[in-house]
Amino acid sequence: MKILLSGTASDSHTWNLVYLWLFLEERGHDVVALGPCVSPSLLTSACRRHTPDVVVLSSVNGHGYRDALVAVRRLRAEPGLAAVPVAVGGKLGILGRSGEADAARLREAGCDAVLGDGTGDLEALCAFLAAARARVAA
Ligand code: B12
Repeated sequence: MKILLSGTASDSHTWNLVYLWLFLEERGHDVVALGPCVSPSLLTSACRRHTPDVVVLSSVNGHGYRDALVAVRRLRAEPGLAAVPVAVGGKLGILGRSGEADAARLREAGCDAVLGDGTGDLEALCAFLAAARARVAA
């Protein structure tokens, strides 16, 4: 499956992205990695250009809830990108995993999976990708 992997607009951390790139490639996915500090408009134009099966957003700097919300709203506003599956994860807020209201807001905006930063979250990402792959194959 083709996965577009991206950091969020304010986040300059890179090893999260390198880790995920290798993690996803080792599982047989074709990864287009945009790198850190990706603006919503760059993300949107990259999606139009690469037509990924899934978009994976990663953020660890504590602004992930806010950055991803803007990015996902922008993606969903594009007619051709309204249905592409989007998963976001990492250290999304500054209060650990307590941001349930923020996660709900992200889901409401069209984010299909809101994940954290643990091993279980990587497993959940794999399950999410397997479900997306099954839909692509159907
Ligand atoms: C190295 C580092 C930096 C370096 C980054 C260098 C670089 N080129 O990447 C520098 C010094 C630049 C930096 C800057 C800052 N940092 Co910093 N940084 C770190 C540090 C020490 C390690 C990060 C790292 O490389 N980890 C290795 C990777 C492989 O692990 P990871 O990032 O956690 O990713 C894993 C998981 O999060 C998860 N994951 C990530 N994304 C996704 C996505 C999905 C879908 C899923 C399922 C899982 C997942 O999978 C990965 C593998 O397990 C962490 C502390 C720590 N020990 O984690 C702080 C940390 C991330 N930084 C932090 C902060 C606050 C900052 C600054 C805001 C500091 C400041 N005041 O300037 C700035 C932000 C700059 C910016 N604009 O983004 C905080 C974030 C707090 C939060 N989220 O609650 C942390 C956690 C430190 C802390 N304990 O406070 N940082």
